[in-house]
Amino acid sequence: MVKDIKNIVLMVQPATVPLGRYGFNINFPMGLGYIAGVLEQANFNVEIIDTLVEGVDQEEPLPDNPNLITIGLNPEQIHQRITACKPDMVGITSMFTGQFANTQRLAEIVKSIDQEIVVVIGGAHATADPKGVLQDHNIDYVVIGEGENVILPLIDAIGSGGDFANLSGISYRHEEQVVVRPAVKMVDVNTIPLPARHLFPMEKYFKAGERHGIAHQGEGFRSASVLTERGCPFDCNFCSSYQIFGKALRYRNADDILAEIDQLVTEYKINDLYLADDQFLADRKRAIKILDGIIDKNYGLHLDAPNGLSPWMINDEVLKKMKQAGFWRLSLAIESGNEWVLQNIIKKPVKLHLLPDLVDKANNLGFEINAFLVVGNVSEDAVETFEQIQDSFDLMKKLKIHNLHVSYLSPHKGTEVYEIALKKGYLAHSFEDTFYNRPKLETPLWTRKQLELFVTIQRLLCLTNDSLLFLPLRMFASSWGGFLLNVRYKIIFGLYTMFRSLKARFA
Ligand code: B12
Ligand code: SF4
Repeated sequence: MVKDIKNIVLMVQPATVPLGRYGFNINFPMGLGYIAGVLEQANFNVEIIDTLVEGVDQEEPLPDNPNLITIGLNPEQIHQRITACKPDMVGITSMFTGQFANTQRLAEIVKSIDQEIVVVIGGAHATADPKGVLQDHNIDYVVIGEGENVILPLIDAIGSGGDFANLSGISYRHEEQVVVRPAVKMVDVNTIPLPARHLFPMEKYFKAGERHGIAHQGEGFRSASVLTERGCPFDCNFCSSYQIFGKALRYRNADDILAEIDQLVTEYKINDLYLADDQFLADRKRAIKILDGIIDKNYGLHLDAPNGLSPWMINDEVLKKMKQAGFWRLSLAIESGNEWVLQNIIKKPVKLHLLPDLVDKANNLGFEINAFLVVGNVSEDAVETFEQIQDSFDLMKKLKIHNLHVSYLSPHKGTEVYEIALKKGYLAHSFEDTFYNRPKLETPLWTRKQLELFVTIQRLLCLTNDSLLFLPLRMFASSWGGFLLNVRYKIIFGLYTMFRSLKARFA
């Protein structure tokens, strides 16, 4: 394909979510914002069509499943919007595997308008499965990993007749074969332009009044995000972040971040800011410089790091500065309450013995505390047992946390756990769906149903305290579990849970 590209449309797809909009969240799409910044700097005409935020009040039930709805502009509206822009190229961000069907529908609409429009897909899902994405012939190219270094050379190559020999970070079809050229050079985070927020319908994001980790807050809630670093050196078996950002930590300069925050406050009048980072605290000195800068400005911002902070990186000084700067919530990525699981299955260096002190101090400072758990994990030679999962819930009961977020292990393509689950035949047929509130694996130790039941009971028990008032509920939960689980667990699990609950009561 040879094509001179001038007009580029960048798009966000509609979202399919359960009726009642469970798990639905509207956010400024930062990845697309960065791509828009690079394209604008290179003098392309860039238009944004975020079909989700533009059609946030519209929803259609899925024809074959009325329990699911698709939120966003409808196909006719999307058709009209794209046609009006007359694009030479359309770039779509495809972050979520569970939403890929919606990406495909956008690509289909683009090609129905004009087969010659180049369709490029990027994002976490596209990066994890470029071959799968390019099975769809409405999609021409996949950008693998960070797109800032790739998009301009790709446009050049398309303009000059498609010589991709020197390009990396892309995937394309060549004589009906899919060629995958992984990225070789990571982006220099201190030289790329800021996300081109001015091209996006920012007021619509603010009007939606939501953000990552926060459901609808109503008008007046003006939230934005910043990304202060990229990359993470750790090896958590379920994490796909390295596929985009690699393992080497790349920090943005504190002064640039403070300038970006200042712009968000002065130009966009935000009152809430969240860090989209994976490892904000990895360089503590830099983190403290950023926090000090925010404290000095006295913006009165609400701050949050909803992806979760690595608990072992938080010390007393950081905690106090975070509070002073405006962090009202502390989200701790604990993942498991069992040391063996952390070390041998997840491979995350959480130090469990440090948590009670950290949580106490955070409570004393007045933080609302979120804890994240991942349950139902597997490794090459182990499956997480119910006893180990119970350790996690027991820890949660001991720590004085406010909100517990439990995710069933989700085996995203390209992660270590995906490869293991695939090899061992553990993947349930619906493992790619979007919802972390459903188990995705079937193992020799437990089925999805058994795991779900066990976890439901544990959550219920977590909601109760050890007062006698709740004993009937705890007993009911225990025997209910014992009754419904298979024979192997019936007796052991029922007695075990009862024993623990009585022990806790009389300890
Ligand atoms: C913020 C966030 C959200 C937000 C907002 C999304 C948004 N509109 O921006 C919300 C809260 C909505 C969200 C929800 C979920 N999320 Co989320 N989320 C993230 C998070 C933490 C940051 C995304 C981000 O801004 N990154 C920073 C930007 C700069 O990176 P980027 O988007 O990848 O973009 C770069 C490249 O990918 C590429 N690129 C991206 N798009 C494009 C497009 C083109 C044309 C080009 C050329 C390049 C390109 O270039 C960009 C710049 O370098 C990521 C993890 C992560 N570290 O990225 C998870 C992540 C994307 N989320 C994930 C998941 C699983 C979910 C949920 C399913 C969780 C759940 N069950 O609730 C839901 C799905 C919701 C739904 N509607 O279906 C997974 C996706 C894995 C997968 N394969 O599906 C990720 C990767 C985290 C993880 N490993 O688990 N999420
Ligand atoms: S610490 Fe976080 S970002 Fe790093 S590998 Fe683990 S889950 Fe991924």
